[in-house]
Amino acid sequence: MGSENTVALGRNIAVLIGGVGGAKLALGLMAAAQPRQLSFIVNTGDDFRHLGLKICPDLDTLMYTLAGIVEPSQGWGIADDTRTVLQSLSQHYGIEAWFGLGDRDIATHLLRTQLLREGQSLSQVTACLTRRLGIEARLLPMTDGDMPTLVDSLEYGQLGFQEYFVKHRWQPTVKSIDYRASRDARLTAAVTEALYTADLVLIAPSNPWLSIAPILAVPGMRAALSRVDAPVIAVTPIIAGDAVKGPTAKIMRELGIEVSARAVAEYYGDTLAGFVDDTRNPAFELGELRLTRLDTLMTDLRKKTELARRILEWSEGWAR
Ligand code: FO1
Repeated sequence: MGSENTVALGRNIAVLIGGVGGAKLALGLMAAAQPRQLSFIVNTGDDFRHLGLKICPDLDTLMYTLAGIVEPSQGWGIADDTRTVLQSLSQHYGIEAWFGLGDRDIATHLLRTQLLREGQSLSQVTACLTRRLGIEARLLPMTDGDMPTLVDSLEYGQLGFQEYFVKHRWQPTVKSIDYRASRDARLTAAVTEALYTADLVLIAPSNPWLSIAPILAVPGMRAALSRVDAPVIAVTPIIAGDAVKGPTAKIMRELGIEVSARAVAEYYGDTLAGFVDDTRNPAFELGELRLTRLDTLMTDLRKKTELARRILEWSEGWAR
């Protein structure tokens, strides 16, 4: 890799991240920074048990993306995967599995479920899977405990995350979202260490309410963020008054929140030292918040890398 691609020599970067949108910036950061200095703190509120398997969609989306094996048309699952297992469930047993599990993807869930059953923590299992996939960055589950995100909908009452997101294609009207911290849900030592050794903390352009809020809700996370020396910078998930993909804008409307980058910056509150807005959004000011406006629409690898590089340049040398 040429030196021009390596802006952040030696800077430790921690990234709070979920879903498909966040994974795009993560890929850009892998090219713009040193992968060994990247720690991704990943949402696990989407996790669920299905057909006896422990499934961690946001960990898998990021893992597959950074390993270069994600299905590009979806942003999740493995490229060119098949669904013969689901077909067999349907044809032989009449089980209509609504969650689209690919055959190759099932290998990940089988191995993860097995290693967890042998007593490994989710963090240890994730380190094993990412190492075997040749990923040099660290993928850290936000917690090793269970902390499912539950959606209270007008039409169906309380829904598990994947029931809301996949089974009902995020069409139900959201009344509220609960981040159900179980007794064992707390920050891991690895997450705490990643935050305290960070020279920069980024909040990826993931869905604030579905993917970032669960991370902020982990007992101890907000306190840790308020104590870190590093500047915390969020990237807008709203471009030209809408989400690029997924229910972010729809949820904001349903929660009675203005669909704007400013509303996202307000949501993250004084945790933020900086906010990367998009050139397509109307300019705004918010207290002491440092703002920049970049092209955040990441349609290919060059744009993902360019955005990551510009964010690192902009934040170079900030004191907290
Ligand atoms: N998203 C869908 O919209 N439909 C699916 O059938 C689906 C299956 C699936 C299987 C494994 C996996 O890791 C993710 C999967 N996703 C699917 C995406 C997932 O629901 C979302 O990406 C996250 O939970 C929210 O970002």
